[in-house]
Amino acid sequence: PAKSTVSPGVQATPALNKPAAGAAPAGTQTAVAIPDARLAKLYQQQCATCHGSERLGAMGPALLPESLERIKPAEVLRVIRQGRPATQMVGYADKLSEAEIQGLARWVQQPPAKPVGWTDAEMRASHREFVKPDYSDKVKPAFKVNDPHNLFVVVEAGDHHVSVIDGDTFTPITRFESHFALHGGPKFTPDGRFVYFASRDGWVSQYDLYTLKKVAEIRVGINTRNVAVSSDGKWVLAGNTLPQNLVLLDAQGLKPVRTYPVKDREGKSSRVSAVYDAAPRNSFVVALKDSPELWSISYDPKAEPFYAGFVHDYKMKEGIPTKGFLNPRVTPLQMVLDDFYFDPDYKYVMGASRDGKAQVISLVSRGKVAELPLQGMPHLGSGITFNANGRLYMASTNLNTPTITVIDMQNWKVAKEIPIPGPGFFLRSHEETPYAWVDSMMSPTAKDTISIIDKRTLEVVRQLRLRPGKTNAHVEFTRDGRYALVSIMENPGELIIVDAKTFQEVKALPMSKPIGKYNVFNKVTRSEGTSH
Ligand code: DHE
Repeated sequence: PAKSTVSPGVQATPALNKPAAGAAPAGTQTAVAIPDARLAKLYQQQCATCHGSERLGAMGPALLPESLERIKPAEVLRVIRQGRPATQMVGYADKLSEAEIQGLARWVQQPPAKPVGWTDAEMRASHREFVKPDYSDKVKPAFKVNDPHNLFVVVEAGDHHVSVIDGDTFTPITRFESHFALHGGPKFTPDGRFVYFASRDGWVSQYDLYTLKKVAEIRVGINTRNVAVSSDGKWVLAGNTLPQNLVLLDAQGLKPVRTYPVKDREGKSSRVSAVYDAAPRNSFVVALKDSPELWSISYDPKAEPFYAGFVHDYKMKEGIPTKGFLNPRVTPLQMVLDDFYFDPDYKYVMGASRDGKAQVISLVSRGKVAELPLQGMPHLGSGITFNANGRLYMASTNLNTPTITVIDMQNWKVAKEIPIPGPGFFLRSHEETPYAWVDSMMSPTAKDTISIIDKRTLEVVRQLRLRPGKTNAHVEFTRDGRYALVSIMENPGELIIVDAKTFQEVKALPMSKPIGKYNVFNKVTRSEGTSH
């Protein structure tokens, strides 16, 4: 049912030019298609003030195919008709005709006439610093909290808000509006005080968890993959897919420091698969989505210089060593890495491509060390590592197979494929629990089931359906591993606190589609059971 009812240039049945009757569900009315020139004008009159004259976004989100690709066409129509609750987006059902609504929905989902770009000047102009915090370690939380490291940051995708929860008492501390469609895990400074968010449409924000104030924001691109924060707390690196570049920001206030065009050794431009901080290596690691290359960018001011042939050609002549500090060093690969994860020491990258190939790459010798015999579409990016029975394992969900793949990291062989009731997305554990928790949210029939795996036997020992029929997904543990927080990813949804030993529900907090939650301590200590 998720198809727009009017395709370009197609004449449909009457209903035209009289105000639409309230919120008609998509597909129940068709209308005569309006010519593009009129739609362009209508867009400028009705939408441009909030969404930008070039559809790049302003107070409202960008309205481009790349920004809307994850929203069903029927939902686009619904939002234009009814608006979006708790936002500035009002409904147009009584202001525009059904034909105009359907035309605008089509208009915003098609590519703009002239290609969009995002220049450094536009990026700099978008930069806002709201406060100048005292960055010294004298500053303590301005609210009563037992353990500022046991806070949870919860991203609520339903109405684009973030909640901060006390992980000792499970009481909300604050809730604030975020940019539209945050994606990926928020990233923290090593002291756990500042948190950074990236939105799919390119906004990076810095928030102070001690003063509960938004510090700064900047739009680094039109479409952003994710951000990483350096383990010295000085840098934020954003990876973009539009434009195809990396943007380095000063972590204190988000001023842009450097833009790296993402071009491979042949000069071909590529999207970024993801950027991560490899803390023990004092470097960021970046994989390219369209070229078989892995980049390391050291943020160690004393990093060794290196030579052409191994590096990207930034301001560097062939044969002359370039500075190791903040310059990308390229490792050529045999395959593109779409999705990847690290061992706890960041010596190895385990990566998979969309066509199902998977390999282990050494960040030390800078080459492939093993093939990984994986099937389907392993989601290595939400993998975990754990020690059990004296061995180190890595486990990952699979987006189209109802199994958890466990890899023995001593020999890079598959130790076990653990069956679960449907394909899962997020896997979580903690050093202090013998169990790993996984959802099956990719399955329409098993999306309400959390499977609990015993890390010692690699068997599912229990299944929880906290809210039957609803999406039960994305787990994160408290600092001590005593409680697991599970999302009911609906709007309205809930955050459910479960005793990790008895599996009994302890408390539920109402939330608006809590897509992910992040414990400050587990993140800054890079707990083996959580994402990095
Ligand atoms: Fe994500 C993390 C990529 C779809 C929710 N997702 C990530 C990360 C990457 C990624 C690279 C790690 C970033 C980080 O934390 O720094 N996600 C992708 C995809 O390629 C994919 C499959 C398709 C896409 O559209 O991009 C995808 N992701 C989704 C969703 O459909 C989810 C469920 C809902 C949404 O809001 O888009 C979703 N992704 C998440 C979440 C995290 C995430 C909640 C952080 C997980 C964590 O615990 O750290």
